[in-house]
Order: sequence, then C-alpha cells, then structure tokens
Amino acid sequence: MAELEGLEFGKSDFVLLDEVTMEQFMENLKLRFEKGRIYTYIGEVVVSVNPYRQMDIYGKDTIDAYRGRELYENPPHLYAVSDAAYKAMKRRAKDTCIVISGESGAGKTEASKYIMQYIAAITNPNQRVEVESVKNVLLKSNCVLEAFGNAKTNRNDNSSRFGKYMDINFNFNGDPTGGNINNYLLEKSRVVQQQDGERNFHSFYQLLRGGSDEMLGSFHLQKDPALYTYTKEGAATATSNNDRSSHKAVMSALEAIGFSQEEITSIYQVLAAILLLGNVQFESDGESVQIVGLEAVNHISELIASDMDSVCKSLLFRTVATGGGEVIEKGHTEQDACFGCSAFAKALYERLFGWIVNRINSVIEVKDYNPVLHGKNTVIGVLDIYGFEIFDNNSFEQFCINYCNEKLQQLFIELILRQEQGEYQREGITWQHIDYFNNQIIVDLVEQPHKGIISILDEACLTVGKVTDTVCLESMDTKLAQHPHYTPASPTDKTMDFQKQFRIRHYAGDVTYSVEGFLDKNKDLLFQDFKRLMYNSANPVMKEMWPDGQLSITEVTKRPLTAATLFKNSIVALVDKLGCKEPYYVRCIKPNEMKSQVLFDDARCQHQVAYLGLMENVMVRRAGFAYRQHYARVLQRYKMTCEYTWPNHLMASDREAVEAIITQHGFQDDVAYGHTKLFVRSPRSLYTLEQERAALIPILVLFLQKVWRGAL
Ligand code: AOV
Ligand code: MG
Repeated sequence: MAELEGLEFGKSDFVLLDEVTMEQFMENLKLRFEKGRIYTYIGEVVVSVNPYRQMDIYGKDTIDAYRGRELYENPPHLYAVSDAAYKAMKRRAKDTCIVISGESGAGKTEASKYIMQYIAAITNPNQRVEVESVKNVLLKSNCVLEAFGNAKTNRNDNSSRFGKYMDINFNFNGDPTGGNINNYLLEKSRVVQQQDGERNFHSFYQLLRGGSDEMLGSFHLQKDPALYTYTKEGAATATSNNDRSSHKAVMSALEAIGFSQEEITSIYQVLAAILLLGNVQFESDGESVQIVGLEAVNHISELIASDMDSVCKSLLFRTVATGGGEVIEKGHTEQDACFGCSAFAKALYERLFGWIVNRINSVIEVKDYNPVLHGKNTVIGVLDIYGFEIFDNNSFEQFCINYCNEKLQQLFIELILRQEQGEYQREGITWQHIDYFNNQIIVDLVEQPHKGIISILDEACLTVGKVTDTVCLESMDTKLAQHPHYTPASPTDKTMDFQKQFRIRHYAGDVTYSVEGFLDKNKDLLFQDFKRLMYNSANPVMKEMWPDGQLSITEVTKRPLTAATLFKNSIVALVDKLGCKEPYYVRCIKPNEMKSQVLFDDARCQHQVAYLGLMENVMVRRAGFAYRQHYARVLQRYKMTCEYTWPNHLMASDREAVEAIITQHGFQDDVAYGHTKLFVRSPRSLYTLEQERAALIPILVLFLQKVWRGAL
C-alpha cells in the first residue's frame, strides 16, 4: 500500500476506497490522472492510464528510489512491480512474468520498455562485460522489432502488429545471462494493403525517407513512398514518427546487436524487392498472361540474387504434380498471378521478420550454462501483445488479435483467483468466493474442436472445390446461431451486411467481422515456386530464410495447418508457459480517443475498467484481505506503536509480537494470522497504524537527535 502521497492525489490503491462502487473507482482514477498520477494499485496489480505526454518519472533517481524496496514503500509505479517480480525471482528462485494488457493504444509497449529498462538498470552492479552485452542486445532489440513489426493504425501511431513475449534469463547472482523472443502472428496483410488513414510497417518509410542516396540508388528505389503501391496510402498520412532519424537508429541498433553488413544489406534488399513487387502488373490477352514493366522484375531479380527468367517464371506459372506423379507447369490466370505476387510479397516480409527475431535470439541465447556449476537459471517473462481492437472494417487479423485477448483475460481470471485462493490455502485461512464474468464461453466459441469458429473455417478451407467466404459464413451462422455470444446477420438488421458479416460479443465489446478474405488468409497459400526461387537465391542470408524451398513439389505436404490453427496453437502454448510462472500484471487504460494528455473520457474509461474486471479484482482483494505481509516486516514497521515491542520484544516469535501490536490497537477482529504472514481485512486498520507511525517518527527523530547530542 503506497504511502508518501497526500490524499489530494486520491487513493494509491483501489482497495483503500471507502466503498467499492464503480463511482468511487472512477472518481479516484480520474482524480489521479488529472493530478499526473498515472499508476494506481489493486494490491500487486498496476493500473496504468496512458498520459500521452512525457513524464518525468522514469529517470535514474526514480530507479534508485524503487530498487530493492517493497511495493508499499513508494508511490505506485511500474518499477515497483518490476522490482517485485525481480525479487521473487532472485530470492525464491521463482520464474516470474509480467503480463501487460489493455486495448490498442493503452500503453502496453511503452510499459514493457520501461520495465526492461528498469531491470537492465538494477542488474549487473559489477559491470561484467558479457552481462552488459546481453542487456544491450535486449534493449536494442526493441528498436529493431518496432521498426519491422509496428505500424500506424487508426488507433495508435505506433501499433504493435505482432505479439511479443520475451524471456530474460538470469544466473544465480540475478544478472541477465540471455534471453529469447517469441513472436506471434505478424499482421502481414498490411504489407500489401492498409485501411484508410493507416500506414504500412514503419520499416518501408524509414528505408525510403532515411536511406542514403547511394543505398537507394543501388536498390533502384526513389525516395518518395507515394511512388510505390504498397506505401502509397501511408505516404500522405500524418504521423508523429520521424522516419529519417528512426532509420539511423535502427541501422545502428542492428550493428550493435551484431548483424553483419552483409546481413543488414540483405534485410533492406528484401524490403526493396517487396516495394518493387507491388509495382509489378499483369495483363492478359485472353490466352496467356504477361508482366507489364519488366524493368521492375529485372531489379527484383538483382535484389534477391536470382535471374530474371526464374523470377518471371515464378510470377507467371506454378508447378503442379498430376495424379500420375507427373510434374507439369501450369500458367496462371491474371487473377492467380496477382494473388501469387501479393502472397509472395507478404511471405517475403514475414520470413524476413521471423529471421530477424531468430538472429537476435541466436545472439542472446544462453550459452554454456551448467546448472550444477552456476545454480538454477531463472526467468522473467515480459508479454506485450497487440491489444483488443475494433475498426470500421474488422477482418481475420482482428479476429485473431481479439481471440488472443480473450485468452489473456481468461488467464488473468484464473491466475488472480487461483493466486488468491492458493495463498489463503497455504496460509491456512478461510476464503470467500467472488463471482467473475467468466469469458471461457467466448474462448470456446472460437477454439472448441469441431464446433468453434476456427474449426468451421478450417473445414471450409479443407473442402475440395470452391467454398467461398459467403458459404463458410452460412455454415457458421447455422451452427452458431444459438450461441449467446454470436450474432448472425439478418436481413432485417440494418447494422450488418447480410452476405458478409457476423458479430461476436467479446468480453471487451461487440465486434462485427467482415468474412471477406477469411478463407484465403486462413489457407495462407503460397505457391511452392516462390519458395524454391528464394531457396535458390545466390544470397546466403535470403536462402537461409527459405529452408522449405528445397522440397520438391511431390514432397510438399498437401494439407499444412491453417493460419488460425497455427495461431491458436501458439497462443495455447503461450498461456501454458505463462501459467507456470508467478504472474505480475499491468492493466493499461486508454483515457481518450484523441491522444489528448488532458481528456479523461469517463464513458470510455469506465467501459475498460468494467471489461478488464478491475472492480472484481478489487472485491476479491478486499473480500479476502486487502493487505498481507510477513511477520518480520510488519514488526519492523510498526513496532514503535506498541509498548511491548518497542524497541525490542521479548516474545517467542515475531508472530506473537505482531499479535501484541494488533491486540493493543484493538484490531484483532480485523485480521487473520497465517503461517508466515499477517492478513489485514480492512485498509482502515492499516491506515491507523500508518498514521500512528507517521506521527511518532518526528518524536523519535527528536529523541534520537538528543541522544546523539548527549542531552539525554
Ligand atoms: P499499446 O502498445 O498498448 O497499443 P503504446 O504503448 O504503443 O500502446 O502507446 C501508444 C502511445 O501512447 C505511445 O506511442 C506514446 O505516445 C503514448 N504513451 C503510452 N504510454 C506512455 C507513457 N508511459 N508515457 C508517455 N507516453 C505514453 V497496440 O500495440 O496498438 O495494442 O497494438
Ligand atoms: Mg503495442
């Protein structure tokens, strides 16, 4: 429970509210936001409101103030939970994780960076070179991954378009020895198409606006993003990002991480090839299809270290195995050629991104760790994933992102309840049950085998013959019409398109999805010819990105897992991984839609508080015991308030001494004695103790000064 802040800043922990009502919760949240107090606790959970301005609360002095301290000793801060996660990991050799959630633009990515900076700042006091280098790579990797994985959306100028889970490994000294980054489903469709007012990934604009004349010249590129189909839409879009300076920062981060010049050049060559692919066009004379503008193809073949013939062939033909085992070349229709070309552009980017992540991982992987020699290797995981989002047009990507947020909400429910319950059981204390809205029903709607949306989609994708998006939608509507969280479009409902849309009542709100493109995105088909083209590249870096290009057409699996199933599997694995760790939570709230630093939109904030389950979180915390602490700590803090414990006690144990303090104050009905901790039900008792302590400190200081001066 934080102190050191006057009441004019509101309650620093929501469990201290006089009454747990939405009204009081919102009043406190708003007051604190207006007073520049963006963090507030619910026990150990940090609630954060995006300030939309640079705050002077992340400097070295603040880091020093939080280092090694307990949560309640300082005002609420991300640093305090980071320290708690770090201490738990170090003292008890526990794997911990910090899960950051909240909707798009709420401040998750910024929070994850402050957390990592804090951990980097408080570790490796001896400045060991190898540890410094791991820390440096971990911090620099943010800059690179943001350039390639983030983009401006209508919700956030720097929106994460991939999910990121980073494990940081520590040795027995508590110093980082390595790490590992897992990335989840990059929104690759953005490479070829963006919604109005949005941009492609930052990396493209950074290259065009920040690349040297020499580099752009050698890539056959011109500086203006408006000249390229894939960056045209975003070229005129105003954004707070400075592409030119970011390009420099990314280049130097790549170098600092250890990418070779050859690797760096290859990365940008792939980007250039993608931009040029966007400008390739096809025309048909009714019989065969030709490429318009062979110059671009010539440049592409140079960039990907291939030859012009091979590139043309991959763009115009596909190799197929006939039933008799014969291999033939089949010419594309114009439509197939366009489809293939953009699938190729998307895949090039996705492979590039995956390769960059792997390359960073290879630098920071823990090497030569011997548990017998070095003690247990412990981990802190930091999760920063794309937040819940609703756009005007919601497609397959939003469906996956929002499903992922449902899974994380489910984990939050389980862990917060489980953790509380577990603690009461361990300490031998009776527990009172609180009801939550359990979103498992929505998770099931999406992922249940045979019945869920993903299954229905997969079935449609595997059906031989032409199943269209609309046919698949009909199947979903029939099978799910009765589900309380699924709404099929009806001819009478004017808010939805009967042929194309369906609605899911998510925990965070209703989202209407447009089924157009769902099947193609789920199938995620890329002709094998492109894979082979890249595998045969004379550029070893690019070749490395396409190992599956070595398979011949007869060896290729006919039914690879679909995009939705792969994503589901990866999220299930992530949740399992998080579930085994001791969790710490940061719940981010977006105060308004205007990116304003002063506006607190009551309705928007209240909606987020409600769906994040923050009220229930407070209730669980209070219905049980708002405050719990080890006996030794309680004694140390409050012993001055009791004649039997000041300056020292003569009792058999710290627990008995704490009992004496509690009884002297008459709080015995408000507490429970656990095996190792004191549990206090109402925050008021604690307040009284705190106030008494605060009143006694000046007297004590005066007393001690007199003692030192020899006056007593
Ligand atoms: P997100 O990660 O939660 O959205 P970000 O962390 O990118 O959101 O935050 C969005 C923007 O809000 C940032 O670019 C900053 O301008 C501002 N901001 C957030 N937190 C802070 C802070 N603590 N101090 C100052 N400014 C802040 V998404 O990735 O879209 O789900 O997918
Ligand atoms: Mg983000």
